Amino acid sequence: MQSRIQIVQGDITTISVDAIVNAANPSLLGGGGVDGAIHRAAGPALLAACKKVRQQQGECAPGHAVITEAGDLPAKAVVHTVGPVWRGGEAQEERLLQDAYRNSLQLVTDNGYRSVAFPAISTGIYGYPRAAAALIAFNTVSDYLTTHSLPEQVYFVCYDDENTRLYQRLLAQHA
Ligand code: AR6
Repeated sequence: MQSRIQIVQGDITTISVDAIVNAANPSLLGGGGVDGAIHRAAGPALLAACKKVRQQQGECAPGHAVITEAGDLPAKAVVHTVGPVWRGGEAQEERLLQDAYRNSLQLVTDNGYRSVAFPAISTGIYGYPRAAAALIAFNTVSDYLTTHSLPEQVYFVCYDDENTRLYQRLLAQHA
């Protein structure tokens, strides 16, 4: 199972996979952090696609996910999911973070995509403690892969040394 999960350090906008996941906000219309980087790299086609989804479905609630084209990115699609804002741990944050990963993976499976790259959802502006978030991300993805043949490959794209160390430790423990 672990060979289907890989840890990469770098910028998710440069990764050549079928789908990359965006840590979006409910508006789906862009923001800072990885969301801003993805929209900058993808260009106006991504924003137009997000506006269309927004018109059709309204806002995207925390834990939910939607899929769009990827504009100028090397990926074929972008899955936009909204992670929870960390409010101290008593506001369903863990369940919502699990839902964000699971619902993103379900869209990847449903669209027949073989590879997906995740950023560390909620661990930047939304303030989720990093070690706890990494454990949830890793366990949720591992569990999903035991019951689904797609995606074949999942990349955790870590932007900084701390997240890279956390994810590498989890991968080593599960090997
Ligand atoms: N590639 C990979 N990871 C990145 C990149 C990148 N280019 N840039 C940042 N990260 P954040 P959140 C990491 O704040 O906490 C936005 O304004 C970053 O180091 O992007 O879910 C949205 O619109 C961190 O570990 O997302 C929402 O309003 C991780 O990505 C809000 O931020 C997530 O940090 C979402 O907050």
